[in-house]
Amino acid sequence: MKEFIDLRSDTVTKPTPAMRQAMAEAEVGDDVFGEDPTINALQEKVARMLGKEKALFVPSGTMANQLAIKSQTQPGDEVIIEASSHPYNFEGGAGAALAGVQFYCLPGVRGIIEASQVEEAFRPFDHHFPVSRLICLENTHNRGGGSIYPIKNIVEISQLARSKGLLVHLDGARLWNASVASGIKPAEYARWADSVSVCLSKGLGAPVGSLLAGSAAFIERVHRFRKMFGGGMRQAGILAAAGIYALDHHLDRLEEDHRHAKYLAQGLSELRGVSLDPDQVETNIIIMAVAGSGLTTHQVAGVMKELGVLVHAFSKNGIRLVTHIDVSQGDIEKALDAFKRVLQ
Ligand code: TLP
Repeated sequence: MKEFIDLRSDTVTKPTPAMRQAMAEAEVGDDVFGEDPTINALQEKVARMLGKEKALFVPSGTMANQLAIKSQTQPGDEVIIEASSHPYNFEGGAGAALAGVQFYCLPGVRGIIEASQVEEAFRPFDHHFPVSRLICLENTHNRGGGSIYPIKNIVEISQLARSKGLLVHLDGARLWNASVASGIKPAEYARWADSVSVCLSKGLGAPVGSLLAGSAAFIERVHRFRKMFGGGMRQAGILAAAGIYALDHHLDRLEEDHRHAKYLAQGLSELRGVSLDPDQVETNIIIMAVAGSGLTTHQVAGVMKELGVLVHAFSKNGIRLVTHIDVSQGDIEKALDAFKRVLQ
């Protein structure tokens, strides 16, 4: 099989031999009975890292986000969210289907919103209105190009939320990237949110799994809905072991992915027809436009594939590139050379 340099997502990583070894050796039990020691250890570890009372292991980031929405709203409530966010756009309409909520979408700058926007979106009590209940933030922001949420915005939004009786959910699928890049601890980000989801199967390189963290009472509620959503797993300590391994060995190295993304962005920004500001590449995601090249994003992705590099043409205007543990500096050089051939 042809070996591609795969920059479509940081979800494409394969478990390393050492991670597989840790999985093979994991002690397991039936987690629906709460008897899987490796899952329990992972949950305790992540709760500690996020400064929350409890965390619950779930199969995916989508399930973690949707459990957070389901557990903190009633049908008919309104969730204030940024317009290009993951829970609103890329989770199959689950907020409407599973929690019966509607979304109030705010335009962000690279996915980031301001407290003043939330204040305007908040609905005072009136029986005509839906009840504003929950605010969702995303850090880093995927469609924002891996942008890091400024802690100032998070604090101001959280304080506003508390003053209005709103809850805050943080989609932290890539909170690890935000933390490594900014030097702000995951718990400091999490402190301003009632619930936080984090993923193990993105930059950290584990094959499966996410966690949702919050107060003990919140996790109790989430546990019931996890069962309802079909997310109760059995001897999944095999998966949790990969997560523990990833947190112990793959966290600090995210800095390398960020360096690779910056280097690639710098090179790409010098190519004719590319619109991209390398200064805006803060973590492992690059979003660029190629309209100036005279080629469509799909044409660029097609020729890049022929040259052995996979990229994600997600719209007429945007191509996304994501660096990760399975992409080396040499791969980045090769990808850049391929782009030069396509776009120069
Ligand atoms: N994002 C994936 C897929 O949606 C395409 C990707 O390749 O970036 N929150 C954020 C911010 C995410 O980026 C993702 C996944 C999720 C939640 C959902 O996680 P999963 O895929 O585990 O359900």
